[in-house]
Amino acid sequence: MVEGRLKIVVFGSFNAGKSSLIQALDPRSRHIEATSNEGATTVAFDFGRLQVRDQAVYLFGTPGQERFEFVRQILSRGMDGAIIVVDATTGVDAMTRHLYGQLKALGVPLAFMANKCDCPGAAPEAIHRDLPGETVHPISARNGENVHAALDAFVATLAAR
Ligand SMILES: Nc1nc2c(ncn2[C@@H]2O[C@H](COP(=O)(O)OP(=O)(O)OP(=O)(O)O)[C@@H](O)[C@H]2O)c(=O)[nH]1
Ligand SMILES: [Mg+2]
Repeated sequence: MVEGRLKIVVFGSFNAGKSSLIQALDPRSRHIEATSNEGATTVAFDFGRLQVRDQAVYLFGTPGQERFEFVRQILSRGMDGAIIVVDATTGVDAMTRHLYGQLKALGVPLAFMANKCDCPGAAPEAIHRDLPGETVHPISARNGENVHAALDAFVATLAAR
């Protein structure tokens, strides 16, 4: 970790709300399209920056589609913490479990965000039940509810390490 700076990488299944979360945390964030050197595949990631307590937090949003494993690997380098966004209307799926397993194996500090809690069918408590021992913050990236408080709580755990 560089003093005063944190790199946090946002993971999650396709459509979970990773880009929306970064947008909610940093309205000036960018969705970046990058073309691979083969010229064929266009891959995208999100970049946001904000101040949390006395830390400059750099947020990198990864693509959710399985085939972009290589992008996730590149964006993961040197991360201080990872957020896994889960769609609370659909719950913990195979991709979420795959990402969770990988990040656990790396030993990186980790928090879950149960997103889309503004939706009537959202069940953040089911996500919590499926992930024993893990921190799950209920949020809505759409209306911004709890997004800053959740990030703040996560950053506090990183700073305390
Ligand atoms: N109701 C509701 N919809 C949301 C919320 N967050 C995201 N969405 C919607 O869910 C869809 C996917 O959101 P994105 O932020 O693009 O999801 P993503 O995880 O970045 O998707 P990929 O990058 O394609 O994997 C969009 O239609 C969003 O408008 C939320 O908190 N509530
Ligand atoms: Mg996205």
